[in-house]
Amino acid sequence: MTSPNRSRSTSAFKRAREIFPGGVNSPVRAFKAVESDPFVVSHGQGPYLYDLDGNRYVDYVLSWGPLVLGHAPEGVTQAISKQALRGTSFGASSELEIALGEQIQKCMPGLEMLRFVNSGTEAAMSAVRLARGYTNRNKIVKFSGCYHGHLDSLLVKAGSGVTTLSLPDCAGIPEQTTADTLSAIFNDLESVEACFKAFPDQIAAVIVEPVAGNCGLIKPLDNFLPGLREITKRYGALLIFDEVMTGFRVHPGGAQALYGVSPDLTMLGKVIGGGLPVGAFGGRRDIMSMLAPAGPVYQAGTLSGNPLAMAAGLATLQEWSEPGVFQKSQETAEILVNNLREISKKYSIPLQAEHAGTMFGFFFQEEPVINFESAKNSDLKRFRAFFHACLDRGVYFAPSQFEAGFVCSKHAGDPLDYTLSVVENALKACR
Ligand code: HOZ
Repeated sequence: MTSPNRSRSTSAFKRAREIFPGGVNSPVRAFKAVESDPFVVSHGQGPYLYDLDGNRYVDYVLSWGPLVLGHAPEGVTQAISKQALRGTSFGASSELEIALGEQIQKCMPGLEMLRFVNSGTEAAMSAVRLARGYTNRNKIVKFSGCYHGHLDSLLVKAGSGVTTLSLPDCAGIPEQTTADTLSAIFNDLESVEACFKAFPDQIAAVIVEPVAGNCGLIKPLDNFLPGLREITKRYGALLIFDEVMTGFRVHPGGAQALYGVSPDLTMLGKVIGGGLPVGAFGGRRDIMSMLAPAGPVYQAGTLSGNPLAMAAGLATLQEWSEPGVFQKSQETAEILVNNLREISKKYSIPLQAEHAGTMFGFFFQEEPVINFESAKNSDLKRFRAFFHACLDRGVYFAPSQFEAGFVCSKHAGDPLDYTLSVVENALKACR
């Protein structure tokens, strides 16, 4: 099969290389792990992305998660347009931010108080500062392969682009900045216990993606999240769930509802901005009350609670909460994963595929993947072949074995049927 014409993308990307490092404004977009240049987007509609040459792709990246209703959903674009006519930034309180805060709280009652920021990175940075301020301790435990944005102190054994680019460490971060970061192994409570045994009174918090989504998709084993809850309580440390990806996606109430484990603090992003830049962090009232101006932990932002982003987030969450919308999308993810398993079996290709609500992932390997260490055993060459075989046929999966996939409410029906036929041909082609 010959690749579709992407000549306009190619020449646009050549221009991009001249002005942006690596041609992009965020590394994971550069297609490095699949050894090609990316297509350049013209526009998106529903479950589809279109490139500059008019090629159409069924999109399972969905801007890396936020677009639960697909591209340019009517209700969301109307809400943005309506708000744009009434002002795009106030730097002051607005009723929209209160409404979105209340909507989030309705879905995640554990967020007794919250604060909006502009990205997941900011949410992580602020949650870590708050945890340190509240506990008066400095050390943070994170998990290898988990990614919490690009703040200095958490870029240790980080997933996502750091893994994709095989960067052992990130240049430009002084050693002392990560000296208080301890790294444990996902789904391995002993490794967490070991951190606490070494520093019993010094750990402020354990931060975790409750379903790891930045080294592919890896689900927690049954005892893992309850175990983290128990250990952190025992040692007087906080438990922070990074639900930037999982929030509203693995369950309408996030991973904390799906697994029935309540963290002390939660980070959110992606979905709550409906495709506009938003993050948030929140949790127990006594902890959140430490935040300025109520308390001594400073945190601020001119564009925090931006009215356009609040309008987009609110419209998104309202539609996503309508009866059946989440369930239908989850079913789509389940059908996709079941087919990936069956078709790979048919062609004797070792493949592990899983979904958690509307997130999914697959690894080309024989053994179940339970952490970053086991994810690294995947057949990356086969992944590349499969990725391109799908892309050339008009289906866009994340361009790295170490990223998750996302389903939206518009994938059911034709887009899914088309995807399944492409997956069959692509797997057949990379036997
Ligand atoms: N955190 C997102 C998925 N790993 C990607 C955002 C980015 O790095 O561009």
